[in-house]
Amino acid sequence: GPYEGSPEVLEARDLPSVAKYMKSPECRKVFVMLGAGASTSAGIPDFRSPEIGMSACCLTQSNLARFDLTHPEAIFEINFFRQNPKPFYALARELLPGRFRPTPTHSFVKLLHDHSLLHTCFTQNIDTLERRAGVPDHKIVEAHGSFANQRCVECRAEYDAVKMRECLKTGTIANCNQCGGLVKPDITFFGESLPEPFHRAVPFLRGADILFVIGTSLQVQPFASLPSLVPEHCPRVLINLEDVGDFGSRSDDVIILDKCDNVVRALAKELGWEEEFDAAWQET
Ligand code: CNA
Repeated sequence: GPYEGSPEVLEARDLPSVAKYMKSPECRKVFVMLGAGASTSAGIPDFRSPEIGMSACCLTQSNLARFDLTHPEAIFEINFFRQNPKPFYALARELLPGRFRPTPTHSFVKLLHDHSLLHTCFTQNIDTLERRAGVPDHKIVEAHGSFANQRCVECRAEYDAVKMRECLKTGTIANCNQCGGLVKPDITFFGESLPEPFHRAVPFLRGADILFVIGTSLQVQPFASLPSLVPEHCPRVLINLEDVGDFGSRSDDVIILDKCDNVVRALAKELGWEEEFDAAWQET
């Protein structure tokens, strides 16, 4: 059951103890897992918060109601895309760089890197806000793909990035130069396998000294299984609005149910990074 016995690695299951451990020589490899909750304060709705879910986003922000979507997840279904690529193109246009600013949570990940603590940031998000907060590319694993590349959904031929951007901006559907099939950015749709960099990065979790899980409902596999892969006594810190996954089942699990921006700010303060933290976010 949750929280039986004393923690093994942390002094207590709270932020000051997490900070103390992070400053110790034992803590060298920090892993982060992000979900849509890390970006909600940027104005990008998540899927599950009822009043502002992706369906509401579609109605208000990209006016997707006119596309006759029965459920919002259809945007990420390949068969639906083949019939009607317009809703996904409209969503992709919303997420083009420049419209949204990274959140303090993204800046906290950058600070982890600045302090040579960050090993890998796994993200389910496709908004690229980690990158824009200054986290270097090689430390980010975009588990559900990105807008960096695009290809034909039929023959898999790659498509030109500049042309793709033009198409997204103007709302024109891109067709493959080879076979005429529909072109889709390399965002992982339901039923598609995850990108190769994800599979390459997963084994490193076995060497984790601490794991932060931030703003995700942990409903989507295989991402949802990652917290089980860190060593038994590796502290696992959940920062989310709701309790998710199996947090509380291990000795050094810490559960903090609050807005992630507030929690990472409090943690930055405990770490003595308060000024840097504010400066990092101001720079974004
Ligand atoms: P989700 O299922 O919508 O869950 C979000 C979680 O974050 C929930 O448990 C919320 O309680 C929590 N949450 C929301 N706001 C905050 C906050 N301010 N502080 C702390 N916690 C918060 O999202 P997941 O990422 O778990 O779902 C996986 C899907 C959603 C992925 O495939 C994403 O690609 C997809 N998605 C991505 C984006 C984006 O790129 N920003 C937006 C919406 C959906």
